Amino acid sequence: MIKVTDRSDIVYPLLDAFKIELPSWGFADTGTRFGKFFQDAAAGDIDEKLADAGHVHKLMGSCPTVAVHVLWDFKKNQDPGEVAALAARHGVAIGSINPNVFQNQEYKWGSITNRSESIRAAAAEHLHDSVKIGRAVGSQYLSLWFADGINYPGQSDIIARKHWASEVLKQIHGQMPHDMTMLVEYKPFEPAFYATDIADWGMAAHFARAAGPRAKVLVDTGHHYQSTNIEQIVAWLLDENLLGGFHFNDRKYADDDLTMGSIDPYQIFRIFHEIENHRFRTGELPPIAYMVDQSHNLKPKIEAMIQTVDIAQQLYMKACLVDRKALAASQAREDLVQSENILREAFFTDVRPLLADWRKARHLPADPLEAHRRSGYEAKVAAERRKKYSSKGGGGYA
Ligand SMILES: [Mn+2]
Repeated sequence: MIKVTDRSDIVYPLLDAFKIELPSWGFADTGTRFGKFFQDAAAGDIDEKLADAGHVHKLMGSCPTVAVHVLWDFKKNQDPGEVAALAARHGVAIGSINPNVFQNQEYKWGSITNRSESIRAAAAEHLHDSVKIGRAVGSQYLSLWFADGINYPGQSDIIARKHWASEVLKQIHGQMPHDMTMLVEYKPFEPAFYATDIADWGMAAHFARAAGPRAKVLVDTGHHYQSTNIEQIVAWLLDENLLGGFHFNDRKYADDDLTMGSIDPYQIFRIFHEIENHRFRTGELPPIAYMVDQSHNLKPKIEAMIQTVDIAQQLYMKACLVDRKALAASQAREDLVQSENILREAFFTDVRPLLADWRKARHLPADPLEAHRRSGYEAKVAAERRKKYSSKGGGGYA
C-alpha cells in the first residue's frame, strides 16, 4: 500500500507545475454532425468563453491559459490585444493559437495540400496571420490541425500533397518568433475518409522534423484507432524530443469528444507513467503543452471541464507515485507480475485526499465541482445568456 500522505513533497511541486489549457470552443454550444442541443449556459462569444474559463481557473488553480480558434474567437481585423485584455480581465491569458483552414468554401479540395497554388498561398497567409496574432497576445504555441485529405483512391497524388504540406509548414516555421512552438496534430480519419494528409504520428513527426526544430507533434488522445498503444507513441516522441503536447479527451469509438478518463482512465495513467519515466531517466521534465480538446454536446460545459482537469490531476499524481527504483529492479529480474503490480499499486491508490490537501494548501476549494455547484455561476450566466440569445439556431460547430 502506498501511503499518499507521505508523498506531498514529491507530488505538490509536480502538481504546481502541471498546467492544463482550456479550449475556448469547449464552452460553446457544439453538437454532432446531426445537430446541436443548446444549453442555456453555453458561451456565445469570446467574452463569455473567457469568463467561463476564468471561473474554472479560479476553482482549479491550474488552468491559466485558454486556447483560441482564430476564426471563431477574433473578429475580422480586430486588434488581438483586445482579446488578450479581455482574457486578463477574466484572470486568464491566451494560450495556443488554432488557425482555421478547414471551414471556408475555398478549402473544399484541401488547404495546404490543395493542388491550387493560390489556395495553398491563402492558407499559408492565414497561418502567418495566426503567427502574428500569437505574437501580439504573447502566445507560445501555434497549434495546427488540418482537415486535408482525400476520400477515394485515385483522387489525388498522395506524395504531391506531402510535398505541398511540407513546403507550407517550413515556410510558417520560418515566420515564427524564436520562443514559439509549432504543434502538428494528426488524426487518422474524418473529414477525409480514404487518406488523411497527416494521418498518424509518423507523418506528424516527419512534418515536424521537416519544418524545423521548433515544430513538435501534438497527440490528441481521441485521435487513434482502437487498441493503438498511445503511451508507446508518447514514449518514443519524448525520446526523440518531438513531443509538443496533448489534446485531452476520451473516446469509445472514434473522435467522440468525451471527457478525459471517462472511458479508459488506465490508458491516461499509462501515458503519464511514460512521461514520468522519461523524467526518471533523464532528470528533466520536458516542456509539454497539456490542453483540453473536448466539447461534449450534452454534459454541462463548465462541469465537464472541471471533471477533466480533476481526473487529469488524479491520473498524473498516480503516475508520480510509481516506485521507479523498485520497478527497474523487478524488470531486471524479469518479474512480470511484480512489475505490473507496481504500476497497478500506484493506479489503484486513492490520491483524492492528497489532491484535496494540495488544493487547500493553495487556497483552492477541496472539491471544485461542489464549489462550482454552490457558487450559482451556472444559473446566473444561464439566465443572462437565455435572455441575450433568445432565438438560438444554426451556426457553425462552435
Ligand atoms: Mn485535437
